[in-house]
Amino acid sequence: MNLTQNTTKIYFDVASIRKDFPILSRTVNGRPLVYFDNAATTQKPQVVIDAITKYYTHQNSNIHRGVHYLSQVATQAYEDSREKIRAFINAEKNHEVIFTKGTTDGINLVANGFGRKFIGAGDEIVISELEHHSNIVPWQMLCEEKGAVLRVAPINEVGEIVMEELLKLLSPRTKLVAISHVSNALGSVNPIKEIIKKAHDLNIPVLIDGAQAIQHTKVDVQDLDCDFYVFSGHKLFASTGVGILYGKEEFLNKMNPYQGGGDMIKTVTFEKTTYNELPHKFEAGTPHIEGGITLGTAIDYVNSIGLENISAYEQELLEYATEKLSQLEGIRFIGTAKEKASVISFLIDGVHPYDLGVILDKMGIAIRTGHHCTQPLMQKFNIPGTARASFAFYNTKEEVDVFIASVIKAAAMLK
Ligand code: 7TS
Repeated sequence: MNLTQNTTKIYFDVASIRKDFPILSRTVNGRPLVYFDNAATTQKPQVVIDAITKYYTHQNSNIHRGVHYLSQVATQAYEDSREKIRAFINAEKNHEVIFTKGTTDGINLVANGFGRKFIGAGDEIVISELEHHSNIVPWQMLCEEKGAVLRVAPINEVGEIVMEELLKLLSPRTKLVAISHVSNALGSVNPIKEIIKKAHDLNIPVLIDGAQAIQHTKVDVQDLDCDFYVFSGHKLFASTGVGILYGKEEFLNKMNPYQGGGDMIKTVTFEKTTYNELPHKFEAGTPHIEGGITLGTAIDYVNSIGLENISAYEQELLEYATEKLSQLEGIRFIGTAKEKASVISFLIDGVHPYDLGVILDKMGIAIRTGHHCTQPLMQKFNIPGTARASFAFYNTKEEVDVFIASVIKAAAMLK
């Protein structure tokens, strides 16, 4: 077996893993692709691509409504996938797993279904300074509508939430805490279990934005005891346009539906509509059927490698890349929390991150530059943006070496 060279430990055969992702063998601008923009979206393994083709070749039909054979096949595959997702996050009940369009959609669902019903004038919602816009703006919109107040827990200079300050914000006025599990711009892993515990001591429900965690680490919603957990399929090696809202049954049952339409009703008359049971109450209209089914395929694939192996390997890549980058002249890391996922945000003295991104692209290297949909966080660090390299388990130390050599070349051109 051609096992990974250069690693002190062997977690899996990365060379054969890379063969599972056809896009990784293409070139960009005449160079082998180095894809370091995994925090934006991940690449798809052949099994997921095949499952998409299989769906449209053999299974395509609308779900939850047909007596005919294909509708039953598609419905079964969709519901089987829901069960895989339930097991993946260890939710207690299948109907606590709601299909959404993605993380943004899941947060908006909670802001509308929970927030508009249970949050009123003078109530408070607590978030943190490192949130993505999608965990800021829906709460601001709700606050504006209801006269509620958004309170923001600060982070320290390395990009960790300051717990004492967050705890000071919790009061009887707090009706929800909404915090990311992992920061997309800094990579910080937040102490969500502790935050959830402290909030629950005061009977405050907690939503966790897991967009940057679910692909890197084992998430157990019962162990975390979170009330809501949201994530996107496309960051977990599946399609865009599909995601998951996990919610505790007791909350989901109390909440209003977010959207009205087909599938979410029990009975409709012009006078009154009664709503369907969970999970359908929150799944109005024809969903992203193929996306939902193949999210299950992506989860099977991740399970076949093992999230513990993925985590350990990615941590090694992170350490390797951080160590190599730290040797560059004029480098400044933005986000050096003790607990980090495989995301590195950085600046180089005298080099605009955008220019660096453009030159790296010419060399076949994909990174993201800019504010990463975290403008308030960039304001906190007093910078317009960063260059961000984010790794997945199919990346290698050899790619990191190419990246570092290219950054050195680009910086020399730009200085
Ligand atoms: N929350 C976090 C922490 C994220 O990183 C993102 C996307 C979202 C929410 C929104 O997810 P969506 O799938 O609904 O769009 N983050 C990024 C990123 O870092 N670069 O591109 C998208």
